[in-house]
Amino acid sequence: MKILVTGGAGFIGSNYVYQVLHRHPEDEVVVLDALTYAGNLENLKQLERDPRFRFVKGDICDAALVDDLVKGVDAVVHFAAESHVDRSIMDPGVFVRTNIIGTQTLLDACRRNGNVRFHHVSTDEVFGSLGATGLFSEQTPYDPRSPYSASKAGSDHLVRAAWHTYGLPVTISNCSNNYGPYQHPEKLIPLFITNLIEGKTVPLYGDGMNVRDWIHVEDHCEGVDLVLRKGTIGETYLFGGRSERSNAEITNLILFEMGAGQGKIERVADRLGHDRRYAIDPSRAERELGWSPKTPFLHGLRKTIAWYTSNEAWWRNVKSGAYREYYEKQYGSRPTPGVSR
Ligand code: NAD
Ligand code: TDX
Repeated sequence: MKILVTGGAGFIGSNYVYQVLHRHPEDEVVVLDALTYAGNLENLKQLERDPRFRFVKGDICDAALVDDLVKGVDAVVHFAAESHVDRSIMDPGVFVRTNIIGTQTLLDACRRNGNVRFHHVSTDEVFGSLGATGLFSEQTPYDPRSPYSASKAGSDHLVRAAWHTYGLPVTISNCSNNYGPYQHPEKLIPLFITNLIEGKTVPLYGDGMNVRDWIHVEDHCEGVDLVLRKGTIGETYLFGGRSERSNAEITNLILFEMGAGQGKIERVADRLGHDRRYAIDPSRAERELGWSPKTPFLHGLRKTIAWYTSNEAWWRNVKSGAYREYYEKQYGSRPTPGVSR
């Protein structure tokens, strides 16, 4: 199969490209990525000389380019997005452009070129926030509450509309919080690991009791691969790690594993509109695709800490430059004086 992978230079996309070419050595992959602040060609370095791989730098909103690329492939797996909730709170416009208009541009190209198979990678955040109990399932009504999740919800609806209206062969997956190698250090786990390596504090939002359902990126990528090959057209599958943790618990685990004390925790102002709890019931994917999350959280976290420890050049490079400016804007004004970052 020849697959166009959008956003393949980002965190999950790059892990997916490696996994696909490993699981299906006969496949070919074309990555389309705009290389925004979150895209990094270093992530795909090991494929530089692989004849099955091609990289195209470009924007998913560029209809002519997208049309040209879609022409030559059997399927599109769509990861490209603006993906960080805090950035969406600061500047929602680019989320609307990339996540909504970009997705529609891809759908249009798939339709124009003989109904190319389309898989859309989405998030559990489209379902809103849970109370102390309950799980998201494929039947949960949409209730997005941040500009990021609202833009992802919009894209999910457009993908479903393309199926119902034009019969475009689509599938959607909504996944919980990923962690693992190549994740941008703006996100909780890599931010905290790299801050501790740098001797800095870790900024924990609010009371630290918000809960996320953590899944190792390789388990998510396996799920996406299975939906692409075995999923029922027009359907949605939810992936989660069956691993709910509060942010305080994650923080304490990271501190313990890295030999750091409680003094490294810095309580900072809460995220605006911070969703309290996400948790996934992945039983449909388990039943219908034979999928399951295989990485126990503590094992995955230790592997991730080891990866960031031995790939310092990778994240130091990412944390410098434009990222630093963003970091100052995001955390610089919080009422927590005296902390050097
Ligand atoms: P990421 O921010 O690490 O990567 C996004 C990639 O998309 C980057 O390489 C970036 O350069 C590229 N991109 C952005 N705008 C583009 C544009 N206009 N044209 C072409 N490329 C563009 O994100 P991620 O964490 O790897 O997430 C990938 C996908 O998975 C997203 O759709 C996200 O919503 C979804 N998702 C993420 C998680 C998570 O925990 N990270 C969980 C569930 C779903
Ligand atoms: O500095 C921080 N301190 C903190 O307490 C950061 C960056 C985060 N947090 C909290 C906020 C969340 O409750 O940690 C939790 C996880 O935050 P993020 O890593 O920013 O992830 P989240 O907002 O949950 O969204 C992620 O999972 C779903 C991805 O970024 C999304 O792309 C995905 O759809």
